Amino acid sequence: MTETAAYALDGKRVYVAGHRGMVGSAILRRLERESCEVLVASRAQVDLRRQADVEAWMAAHRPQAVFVPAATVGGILANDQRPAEFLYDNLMIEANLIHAAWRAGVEKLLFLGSSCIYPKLAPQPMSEEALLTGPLEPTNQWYAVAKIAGIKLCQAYRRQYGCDFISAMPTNLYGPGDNFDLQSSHVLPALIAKMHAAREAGAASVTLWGTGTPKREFLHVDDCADALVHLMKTYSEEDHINVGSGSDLSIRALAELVRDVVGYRGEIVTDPSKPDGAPRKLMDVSRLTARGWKARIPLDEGVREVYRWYCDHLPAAAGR
Ligand code: GFB
Repeated sequence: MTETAAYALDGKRVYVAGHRGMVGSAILRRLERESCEVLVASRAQVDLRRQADVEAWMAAHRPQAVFVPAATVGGILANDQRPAEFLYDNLMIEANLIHAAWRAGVEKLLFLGSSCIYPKLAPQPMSEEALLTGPLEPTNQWYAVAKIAGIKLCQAYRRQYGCDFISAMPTNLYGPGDNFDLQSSHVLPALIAKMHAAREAGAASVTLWGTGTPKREFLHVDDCADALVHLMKTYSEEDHINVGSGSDLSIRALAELVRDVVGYRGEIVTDPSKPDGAPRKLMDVSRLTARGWKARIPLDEGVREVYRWYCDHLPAAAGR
């Protein structure tokens, strides 16, 4: 793919904050193909919610480039039930990292947000201009407000201090190393775990939360990591930029796809007492495609790969 490398990673010390998460791990895999030195810090070394920890680590290790996938994340129910954690943790993590990066003279920083920054009823597909044009989806407003603050921090440090700090907003991600815990996970890993358990138990049906009618866009985390490295090298603007696959499907259609992959033959039923969340969240990815990047991993292929990963990592994956 075409790439005008405005910022070369060759020979650079590159810190990935949150390297044990699904996105951080994918960035580490992707950086193996770059000639850079990768820096990571364990949670025991640095609690990213504590300013003193982050500033001391950053001053001692002096990275030149920083990826910020670190975040407290979860699916619709976790967001709804743990608002304090989703707001406090994420505000602290991003403020500490961005401020410490400025103080340590970091050359380039890429902050990761989420498609939930956009209004609940944003026109579809959602372009970058839709930010702050309407009320947020209530279930994940806490996470969204923290992520919007992260975008604004990058813009503020860019304006006041001339820092080359950028923000990328990925759509719903999935991949190996995801969280499969049914209470806190996102829908795609939840459906893999539910369909697998139902097949093993010979259960007659699997229950979807909500009505099954909301539509979501999914991007494989390895595609996301590739896009992030591309942006780190080529993107240097104040505006955040969307990262997605450009197509979506209903939750029911996703459930049917996962059912086929898992080989489950039972029924799919819905539980409308559980929240649907936003009716649709499809990213407008025209800015990203105009910059020479597009997703490569088709959803059915990605789901097959993740299901293989899940089977290989049972029961550890189920108990995360
Ligand atoms: O992936 P998900 O939890 O998050 O849910 P969001 C997507 C849709 O799948 C919702 C439905 O309509 C859920 O009701 N769903 C059906 C299920 N069955 C299940 C299930 O078993 N588990 C789960 N989790 N969902 C999140 C935000 O929103 O998206 C985060 O809460 C973040 O903050 C993330 O932005 C990307 O797409 O609704």
